[in-house]
Amino acid sequence: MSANPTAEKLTKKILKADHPTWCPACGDFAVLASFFNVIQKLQIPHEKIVCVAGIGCSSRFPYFVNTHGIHFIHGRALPLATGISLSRPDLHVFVFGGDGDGYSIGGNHLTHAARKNVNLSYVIMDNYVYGLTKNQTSPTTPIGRKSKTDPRGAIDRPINPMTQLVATGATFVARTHAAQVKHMNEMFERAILHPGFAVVETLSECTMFYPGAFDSGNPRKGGAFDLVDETTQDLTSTSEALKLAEDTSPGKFGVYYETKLPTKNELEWAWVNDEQAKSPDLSGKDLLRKRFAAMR
Ligand SMILES: Cc1ncc(C[n+]2csc(CCOP(=O)(O)OP(=O)(O)O)c2C)c(N)n1
Ligand code: SF4
Ligand SMILES: [Mg+2]
Repeated sequence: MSANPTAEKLTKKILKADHPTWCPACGDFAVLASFFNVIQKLQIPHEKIVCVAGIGCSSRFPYFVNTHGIHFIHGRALPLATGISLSRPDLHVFVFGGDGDGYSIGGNHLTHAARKNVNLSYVIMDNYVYGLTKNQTSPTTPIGRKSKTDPRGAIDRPINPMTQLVATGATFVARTHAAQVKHMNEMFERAILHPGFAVVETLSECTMFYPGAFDSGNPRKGGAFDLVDETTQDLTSTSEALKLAEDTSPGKFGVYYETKLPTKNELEWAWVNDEQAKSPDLSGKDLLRKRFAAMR
């Protein structure tokens, strides 16, 4: 990622698209504002930004951002984003979505995009509920919480998002809260600057169906916003990250895990370029056909 000194300065006015259709005070508004802040600060060339999403309230994100964007199939944002990132490594690919989209129907894709270290930034707006479809139990809904699908209260044990994310092999894993804008800006900035698969679990309140869900992590609502202590935490240790992840109520906020590994983008392009150098007369398509023929 590099700023383009000849391009027009990227401002919030340029980045804004449609008026967001979220309910009043939905946490996703703050996530959008934070995204604008960070993009303005980093001045990523406008034409290089791609926003990809699945389906959900949070997944409406690309409509509200004036960049390249795709509103795709529920749970399938990551495979599409993977293809974009690998074929166009010059682009900065962002993925936005909810807990249902990312941890439920898209959970398998999360594991594989993460372990491959595909270069992209993924923001999961976790509201502990299916918002768009009006209040069903999600994979992060706490036991006992009533919803349309669990009128007597949720009976399935929720996943622990942080344990799940660290276990995928993602090379950058952070946790933030949409009511803590400064912290959210910092986490998004670090995720964007991270080379590889960067994911930020972002607690984002569904004011319509699950108000107060994250008050315990909000000092303005009587909760505690405790940060990961980076002076004592070894961010490159998965076992330390998993230990941190054991406590999520309200748990710690900050970077849980960060390491540098070759991205799939780098590894794959090195291979492609090497093959191309060996057969300069063949186009990329010809090389692909040759490979397919050898696989028969
Ligand atoms: C294949 C498929 N299954 C189910 C749905 C219905 N559906 C749309 S959004 C959604 C869940 C949304 O929850 P989440 O991803 O947490 O996003 P939120 O609305 O809470 O931001 C579901 C089940 C769908 N659109 N496509
Ligand atoms: S239903 Fe919930 S998540 Fe969806 S826009 Fe409204 S407040 Fe936000
Ligand atoms: Mg949700």
